Amino acid sequence: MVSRKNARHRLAGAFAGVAVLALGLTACGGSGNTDAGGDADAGGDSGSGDLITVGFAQVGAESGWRAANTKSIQDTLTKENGFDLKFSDAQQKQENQIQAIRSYIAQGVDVIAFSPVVESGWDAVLEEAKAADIPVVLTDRAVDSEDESLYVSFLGSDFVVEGEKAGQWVVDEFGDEEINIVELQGTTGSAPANDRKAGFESAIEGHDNLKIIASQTGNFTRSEGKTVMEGFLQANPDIDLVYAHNDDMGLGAMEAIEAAGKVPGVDIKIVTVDAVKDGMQALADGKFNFIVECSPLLGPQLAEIVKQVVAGETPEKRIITEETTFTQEQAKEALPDRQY
Ligand code: GZL
Repeated sequence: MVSRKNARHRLAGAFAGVAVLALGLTACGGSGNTDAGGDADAGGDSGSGDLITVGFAQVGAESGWRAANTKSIQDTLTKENGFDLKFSDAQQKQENQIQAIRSYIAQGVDVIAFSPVVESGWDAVLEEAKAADIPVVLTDRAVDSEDESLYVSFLGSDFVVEGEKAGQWVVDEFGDEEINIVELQGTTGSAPANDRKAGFESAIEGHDNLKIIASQTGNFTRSEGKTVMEGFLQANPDIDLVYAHNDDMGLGAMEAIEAAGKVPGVDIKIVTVDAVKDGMQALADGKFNFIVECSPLLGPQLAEIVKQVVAGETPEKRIITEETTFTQEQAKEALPDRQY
């Protein structure tokens, strides 16, 4: 989808370039708020000259994964690489993300990108971005909007597959053994929580010996994962395995298990998703048993999508990241080279 605004932006850049060459001006792409029509259009131009202005509305800073994801985006969308990045942290609140997106619309940025904290409730603000002729790229998490014209691309993981990989490991590891499982879900209503739960359940379906005896959200944070696990341990004396939707909640569960006088990874197995450094260290130390990787390093691919959009090209609608899994032995080998 090529936005008229971006076509004007490109043309304005060409005019500005010619003007500079003709007049021998030194600065090109300064803060001039130029537009091919000579006037600020409805969305306005963010006044960043030749830089591509991107408004990014991040979920928050809830986990090691999110920190690595933010770093990847901020390290890639730099002025040296041709971007003027405006970045906001929503503290895991949808209303804050919507407010940030509306601010980017008002500023007339060239492209909006965000990681929707939950799947629902985005149509209105995405309609506003569309009306302002500003393309939107979804990174990391998806929305449940029926109208796929509201965003250009989705870039991220297949969370159902991640859940299936975690469930399949449990099936393969325990065969017909009776296993009581407790589940630490991610943020309620988020795509990764919904899909990792569905994928795991589909993998263990038909294996009645594998029972999910309790399931509750830990909101993807270490502290909430620990608190929920403490409750699970008090209510269920015979837990065999924890399935945590991310490493951080798994690390919280690990602390609760140790505080209860049990050995994580031995008395109670721990299976998680992400593969951030702290999780991989717990896996290498034998306190976790299996991790499904979910890559946060989306910055370079986001930069490519944004440049395609501004150049009038149409990126793929759904771009899924390459990911693997880790056993304890594989974690020991991989740790030294991990980027995050
Ligand atoms: C997954 C991402 C999730 C991570 C969590 O792509 O949205 O959010 O698995 C993070 O660690 O909080």
